[in-house]
Amino acid sequence: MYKVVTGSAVLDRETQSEHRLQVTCRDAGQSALHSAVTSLVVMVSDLNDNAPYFQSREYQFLVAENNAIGQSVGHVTAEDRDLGENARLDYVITGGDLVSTVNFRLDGESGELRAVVVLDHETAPRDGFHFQVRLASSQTLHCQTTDVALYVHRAVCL
Ligand SMILES: [Ca+2]
Ligand SMILES: [Ca+2]
Repeated sequence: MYKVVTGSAVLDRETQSEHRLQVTCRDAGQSALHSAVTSLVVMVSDLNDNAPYFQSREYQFLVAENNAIGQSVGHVTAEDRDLGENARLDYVITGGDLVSTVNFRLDGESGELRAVVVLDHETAPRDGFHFQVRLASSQTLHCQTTDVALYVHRAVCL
């Protein structure tokens, strides 16, 4: 029996997820005889070796007042170069003042941000609603946080 071993290279699924090899078997006799070539594929399985990261250090959203309750007002997104569970992301709102965090709900899977109240330009904070969104997952190597600012502008009357 023979086995395939790696050389000095470190296999990285994110760089190359499979390696195709051709193998020829040859005897040690004079005028060596060899078999037909066969091929084998080495599949590289995934380790959780990449931390997720937000695509932006901070997000700013501009929303028109008099929105519908439940209306989408923004979307935070992050990436993780790993695969499957190792790349599954959860988003949670952390930090921020109470008035900001109670006005919005974040979809933990998609990062979609929705207003849960009707926003009003005149009563919204002049410098916007502010809070943080954190990436959270049991598979997360370390948690990253991004800042979110949301400004309410006056509805345009036609
Ligand atoms: Ca990962
Ligand atoms: Ca990986």
